[in-house]
Formats: sequence, C-alpha cells, structure tokens
Amino acid sequence: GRSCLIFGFTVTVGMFTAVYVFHSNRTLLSVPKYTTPNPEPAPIQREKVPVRIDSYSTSLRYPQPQSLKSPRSDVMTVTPWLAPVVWDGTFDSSIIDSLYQPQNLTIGTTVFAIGKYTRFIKGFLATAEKHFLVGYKVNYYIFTDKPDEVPSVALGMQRNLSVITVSKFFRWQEISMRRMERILNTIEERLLKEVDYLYCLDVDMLFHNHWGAEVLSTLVAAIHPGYYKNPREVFPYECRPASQAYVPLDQGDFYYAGAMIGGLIENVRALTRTCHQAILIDKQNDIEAAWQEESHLNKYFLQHKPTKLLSPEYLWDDTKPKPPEIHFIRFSTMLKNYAEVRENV
Ligand code: UD2
Repeated sequence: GRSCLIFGFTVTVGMFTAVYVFHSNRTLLSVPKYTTPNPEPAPIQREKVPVRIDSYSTSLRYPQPQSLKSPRSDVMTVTPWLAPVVWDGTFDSSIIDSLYQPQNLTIGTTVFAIGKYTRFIKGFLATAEKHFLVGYKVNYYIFTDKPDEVPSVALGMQRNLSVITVSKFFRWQEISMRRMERILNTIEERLLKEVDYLYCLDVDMLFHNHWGAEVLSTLVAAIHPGYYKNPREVFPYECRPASQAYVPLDQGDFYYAGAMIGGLIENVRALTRTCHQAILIDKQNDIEAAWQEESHLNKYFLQHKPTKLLSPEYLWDDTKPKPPEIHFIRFSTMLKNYAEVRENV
C-alpha cells in the first residue's frame, strides 16, 4: 500500500513538472507575431527646397561649375531618371553645407544590434562621430535585446542616442528582415515627430571617411559594392514569381544594398510599410525571399526610383581590394565570422 502511494505521488509530480516545462518552453520559444501595418496611407513628401534667397551668402567662394566638363569621366554620375550618383569629385561639401545647415535638420539613424552583434556598436558609433553627418543634429536609435551591452561612447554636441529594447528572433534571417516592421512601427510611434531624414544602417560597419550632407535627398539607395560592375542578369534578385520580391531577369537598374536605406522620414515610412507588407504576404504564402528584406528593398527601388544613389564609396565591403574608381572608402563592412556571430547558420 505504501509503495503504491509513493508511486502514485511520483507520477502526479512528474506529470505536473512535464506540463510546467512544456508551457515555460513555449513561452521561451514564442516569437512575437508579425503586426499588420497601420492602414493609413503614407503621403509622400518632397524635399524641402534648400534655397535661401533672403540670406544668400556672398562670402562663399568656389570654382565655377563647367557646363562642358563632367567632374568624373570614369563613372556614371547621373541615372537615366536623372538622379545623381554620389562619387568623390561630384560635389562640393561647402556648397552642400551652405544649403542644408541653415535648415536646422535632425537626422535619425537606426541601427540594430541583436544577440552577439552588440559587439559592433562601439566601433560603429565611435567612427560615426568622426565622419557621419558631422555638424548636423543626429539622433541614433539603437535597437537591441541587450540594452546593458550598449557601450557609452562620447557624443558630440547636438548628437543624441536612444536605446530601444526589442526581443530577439532565433533566426538571423528573421532578425534582419523584421527590421522593416520595427523601423516602421518606430517611425509611426515617434520618429515622425523627432527627425526630418532617416538613415537605416547595418551595425557591423565602420566609417573611414566623410559621409556628409551630400547623402541627403527624398529617397536614397546605396549601390551594392558586390554588383556594380555586373549585368542585371547576375543580380541576386528574388527570381521566384511566387514571392512579392520577384524581379524578372530582364529588369532591374542596380543591385542595391540592404545595409543602407535613407531619405525624408515620410518616404522611409512608405518604403518600410510597403516592404513589411510584402514580407507579410510572403510569410502567409510560406516563402522567404532570397536575400530577405534586401530582396524586397530591391523590388521597391525598381518601382519607386531613388532620387539619389550612393556610389560604393558610401558602402564598401572590406573583403574587396580598393579599385581605382573608389577614391575613398567612406563606410565599410567589418570582417566577421558568420558562424560565430549569427544565431543560426
Ligand atoms: C546583407 C546586407 C544586410 C541585409 C542582409 C539580409 C549589406 C552590406 N548587408 O548582409 O543589410 O540585407 O544581407 O540577408 O548590404 N543583425 C543583428 N543580429 C543578428 C543578425 C543581424 O543585429 O544576429 C542586424 C545587424 O544590424 C546587421 C544586420 O542585421 O548589421 C544585417 O545582418 P548581417 O550583417 O548579418 O547580414 P549580411 O552580412 O548577410
């Protein structure tokens, strides 16, 4: 009788423990659901015209632009839809600053550092303070699951940092792709009120040279350093028609990098909204684009042409030697051991 009682007790305790462990694991493993974007249509804003007729400064002296002379003959400096492609030699920073500085702009920068990527924050911020929009009001928004690991980096005047705590996803693909949703939600919650322009950047990068107000425009894309010499047939666009990111083989302008999205806040809002919606539809159809949000971004830029393109000077890849057309590497990926930093490989 006693051993029966002990046996019964052990079985009951075992069952309760199993149910508890099952439920706590479910909670641990539960991944936040995708949110559907706000149905309100996002109006597209045009850039404020940077002209100051009343306060035109006659003290600014610079070489006369030459109608019959192109500043660069080795690279494309304007697209067929008349968007400038920013290369060294195509702009004069003193003129650009004389147009943008009086506008008293605030430029937001979103950076995600989830899981082991917190190790990249320090280098990113320290080098951004030396080269990224120096002389402008900059708000950094660091999205992380480990707020305690955000290092303190001395920031210049009029430069602020906000830490936004987010949960972690278990696949690196999801971490990267869900940036669209999280940026969109943050734009709608606060950034519309806090910034004029928004630049969304990868964190595993370092600034090496000037990355200034010449990047400002209504909608800005960066040409991917790996594909700027290639024909469109080899661009790694999503090639399955079932995906919302599908681009047919005979279409495409450039292959743009997922590591940089920029523009006026309303335009970045519209971009993240459309890409997030497309990602949601793909999710429902059980398909993930070849290069996650970068594929959706490329589809978006094909349909909504950027008003300014950043040459690969503005987004380089450290594994590549510097070719002669790149005079300065301004911002570049850090070498990383994918197997070591990613959650899943
Ligand atoms: C490319 C793109 C990247 C993105 C990705 C999509 C470039 C230079 N890079 O980079 O922008 O489109 O392809 O597949 O264009 N992250 C974390 N924690 C993680 C994983 C990622 O915080 O565990 C964040 C972090 O900000 C990182 C970004 O997501 O910089 C992109 O991830 P990645 O750098 O590992 O992607 P990668 O190198 O394949």
